[in-house]
Amino acid sequence: MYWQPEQERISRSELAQLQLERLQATLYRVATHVPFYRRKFKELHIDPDGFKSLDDLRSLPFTYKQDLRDNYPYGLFAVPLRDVVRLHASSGTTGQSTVVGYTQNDIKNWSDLVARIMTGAGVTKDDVVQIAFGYGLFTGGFGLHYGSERIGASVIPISSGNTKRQLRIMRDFKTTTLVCTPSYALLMADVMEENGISINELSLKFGLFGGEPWSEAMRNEIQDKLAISATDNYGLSEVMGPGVAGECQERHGLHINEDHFLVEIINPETLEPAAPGDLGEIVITTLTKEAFPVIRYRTRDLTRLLPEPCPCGRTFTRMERVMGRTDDMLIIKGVNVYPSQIEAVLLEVEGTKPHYQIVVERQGRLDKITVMVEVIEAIFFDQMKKQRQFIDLIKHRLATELGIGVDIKLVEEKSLERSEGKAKRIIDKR
Ligand code: DLL
Repeated sequence: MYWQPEQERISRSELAQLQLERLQATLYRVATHVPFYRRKFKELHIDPDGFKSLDDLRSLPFTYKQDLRDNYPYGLFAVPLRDVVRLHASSGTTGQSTVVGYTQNDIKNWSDLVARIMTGAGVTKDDVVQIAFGYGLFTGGFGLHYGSERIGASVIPISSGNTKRQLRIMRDFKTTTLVCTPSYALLMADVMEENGISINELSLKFGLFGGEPWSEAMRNEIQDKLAISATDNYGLSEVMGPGVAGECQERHGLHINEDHFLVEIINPETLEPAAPGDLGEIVITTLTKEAFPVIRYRTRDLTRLLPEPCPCGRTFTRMERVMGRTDDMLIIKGVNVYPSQIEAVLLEVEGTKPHYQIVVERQGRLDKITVMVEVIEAIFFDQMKKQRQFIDLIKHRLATELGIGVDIKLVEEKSLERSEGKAKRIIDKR
C-alpha cells in the first residue's frame, strides 16, 4: 500500500511546516555553497534567513535550463565533488548537455521516493521487475533500479533495446512488472504479436511508464495489449529523475512527493501563479537535495493540480498527467495544440494504430502541419472513396475536439519509426 506511510499520509499542516523548514535549509545551503544563487539573491536583495512563510517563495528567482548549461559541468553543485557518489546528464540533443550530481544521502532519498511510486502502483517484493529504460547517463534505468531493489523486488536490469530478447526474458524469467516508456511498451506489444507470443505465456501484472507524455487512450491500448495495470510516473533529471510524482492504483493523477519537492503551477507567459485547477507550467524547488538543489526550476512541463483528497489515503496533492512541454507546443492556425491532444483524438478513431507523427513545414509565412497516422491494412488498402471518408472523419474529430483543421496522411502499418526510449512525435522540417 504505502512505502513510507508516515510521510505519505502526513497531515497537510505538518507538511507545510516541514516544507518551510526544508526550504529554509535549502536556501541556506545554496546561498552558502553555490555562487550562482548567492549572486542572484544578492541582486534581488533576498535574505535567505528572512524566509518566514512558504508564500515568500514567489520572491525567489526562477532557475532555467540555460543556467545549468552556463554552469556546466559542476558550477551549480552545492557540495564538493568528493561528496558526490553519482553523476547523470541529459542527452543534450538541443544544446550543451546538463550535469547533475547526487550524494550518498541523495541516492538513498531517491531510492525511497521511487520505492514509494512503485509501491503505490502495486509492486511488492514478490514482483519481478524488468527495467527496459536505458541505463547510463539517463536517470530512468538507475532510478527505477534502485527503487525496485529498495522494496526488495527481483530486478532484471536489461536496459532498453533488443526487443525480441526482452520478450524472451520476460517469458522465461516470469517478469511481473515492466518498466519503460509508454512508446516502448507499445513496441513490445507489437513485436509480441509479430512473433506469435501470446499474453498467456507471460506473467505480467503491472506496467510503470514514464519519461514522455502519453494519453488515456494510449494507456487503454497498452493495458489491453499487455493485460496489465499501467500507471504513469513523472520526473526530470534536473530535479532528480524519476521519483518526483507517480500514480497510485486509483490511476487518477500523480501524487507529488511533496515532502521533497515544492511545486507551483504558473502561467508560463505572465509568470504569475495559475488559478487553482488551471493548466500551467510546473515549477519545482527541491527540499532535500544535497548535491544539486534547484530553486524554482522552470520545467516547461504543463499540468494542473488536482487538490481533492485521494481515496488511497495519501495526502500528497496529485497532478494531472503532463500534457506536454511548452517547447513542443504547436500553433496551428492560431490555436495552441500539444501532440498528446492529437494522439488522444486519433486513438479514439476505430482503425487507427497508436503510431503517429506530426510533420511541421513552413509554407510561405505559415506553418503547415500534417499528421501521419498508421492505420490497419483494411483501411490502407480500401478504395479511395472509403479512405477519403476515413480521413474526413479524423479531421472532423480533430476539428470538434481541438478546433483546428489539419492535413492527415494515412500510412501503412509499421511504416513510422518505432522507439525504444522516448518517441519522437514531431518532425520539424522548418
Ligand atoms: O525522463 C526522468 C524519468 C525517467 C521520469 C523515467 C520517469 C521515468 P529527463 O530525461 O530529464 O528525465 O526528461 C524529463 O521528460 O521534463 C517531461 O517533459 C518528460 N517526462 C518525464 N516523465 C513524464 C511523464 C526523465 N510521465 C522530461 N509524462 C520532463 C509526460 C514526462 N512527460
